[in-house]
Amino acid sequence: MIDNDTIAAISTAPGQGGIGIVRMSGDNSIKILRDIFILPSGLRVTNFKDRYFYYGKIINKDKEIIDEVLVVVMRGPKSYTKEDVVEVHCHGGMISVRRILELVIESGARLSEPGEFTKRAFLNGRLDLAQAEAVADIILSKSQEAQRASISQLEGKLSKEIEGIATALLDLIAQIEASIDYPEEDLDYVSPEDIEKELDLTLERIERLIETSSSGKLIRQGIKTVIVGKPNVGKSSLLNALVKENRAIVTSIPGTTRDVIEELITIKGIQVNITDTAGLRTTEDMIEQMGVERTKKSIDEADLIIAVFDGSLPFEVEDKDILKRVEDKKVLYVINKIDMPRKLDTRNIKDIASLEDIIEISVKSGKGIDRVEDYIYNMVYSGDVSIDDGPIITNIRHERLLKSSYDHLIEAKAAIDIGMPLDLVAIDIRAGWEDLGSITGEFVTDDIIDRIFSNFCLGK
Ligand SMILES: Nc1nc2c(ncn2[C@@H]2O[C@H](COP(=O)(O)OP(=O)(O)OP(=O)(O)O)[C@@H](O)[C@H]2O)c(=O)[nH]1
Ligand SMILES: [Mg+2]
Repeated sequence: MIDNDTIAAISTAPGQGGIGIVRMSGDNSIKILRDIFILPSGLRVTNFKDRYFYYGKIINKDKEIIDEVLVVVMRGPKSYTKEDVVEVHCHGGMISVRRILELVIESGARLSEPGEFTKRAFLNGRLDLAQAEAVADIILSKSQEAQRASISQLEGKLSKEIEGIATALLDLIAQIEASIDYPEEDLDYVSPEDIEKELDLTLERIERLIETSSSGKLIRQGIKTVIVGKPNVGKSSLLNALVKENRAIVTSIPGTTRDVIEELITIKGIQVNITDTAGLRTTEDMIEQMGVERTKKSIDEADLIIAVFDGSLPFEVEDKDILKRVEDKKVLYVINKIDMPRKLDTRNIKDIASLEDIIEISVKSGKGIDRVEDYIYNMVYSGDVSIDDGPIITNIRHERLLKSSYDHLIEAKAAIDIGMPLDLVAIDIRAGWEDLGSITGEFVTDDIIDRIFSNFCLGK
């Protein structure tokens, strides 16, 4: 059921700022504005043009001026929620917005729940569910690429692809049902082979989307990158070079870094959580030992390991230990200090790593740092995924539903293979189709909708 009472919230972030916005949506929003707003010209609120700014004063029942403001009226259905929406743009800071919010609530509006404006936009058919989720993601995005992926989702790129796949499945279901109902009419007859062929095409499309989810995860959450290596190879120096400031202490004394140091950077619009660690070696020093333990934990959690080796020293047993410790991770092998005479036998690394995963650098001269950045960036858009290509799955809910849909269609194929009757095959296909509909919001229960919107911020 859609509540169409009038909701209100402060839509700007709390704290000091140039302007603050109080927003209302619902049948009474224009009437409420009429009660609290006066214009120098005496123009009536009910005569306001849509989407025009009007200057005036907000007053309370005692005619006290609360603030000087600009207001805009957007009558439904041409508004964000498809209902009558009013925005009051007042002075920023905590007090004006709060007093105006209190006033509109006294005048009959209700404080909105988190995400309730967008929920109404969804329930009133202005956005589908995937698009509504994109709105929250845009607000939460921490890097340019994450925001870009969400904008594309809001534009409906993902929804369009999902709907395309769903339509193909629905056509198939219709054909199967026609064959069951009118088996004697060859015209509509669809053979099990035809069904399998169609399912294969659909499975391929779903699979392609699922494959983008690993890029999606990296885009959304950032790449957890951990720099490891034996002491003194230049790990902290590399961190400082990537962060572009002297964040970590660098000295020529091995064992300088004792604790894990974490920094957030963006490389070409991609968020990277970069961690410098204590050099890995066996040590008697208790503090260093604890650092080494933390390094091990960071390795476990990393999306990418940058294993640093000192090109000016022979390959040592500690280097070997490091190779061993990171062997089941995604690793970039960095050979540092190439400004000095080479002593490292790089065969030890080349034997286990492919060439594109080895980069030679000198933090001292700055050589090769850009290649390290390129490598991290390319990790996100690896394989078939390119930035301007199709939609990217950034949402775990979508990923789960796609996988579930995929599994149902595989079951449908298995059912055909063992000669099950077509009406049973159609049940599996229908389940796969419904999963797709849950992404765009055609088949979702109220509690799922509530859960999704409760994660939004207030006023959106
Ligand atoms: N010649 C040369 N020296 C470098 C280079 N990179 C780092 N160094 C020096 O190597 C020494 C160790 O650098 P750090 O960055 O502290 O090394 P680390 O791996 O963090 O060492 P720990 O924290 O002790 O594990 C410092 O004296 C740096 O100035 C380089 O590219 N060339
Ligand atoms: Mg260090």
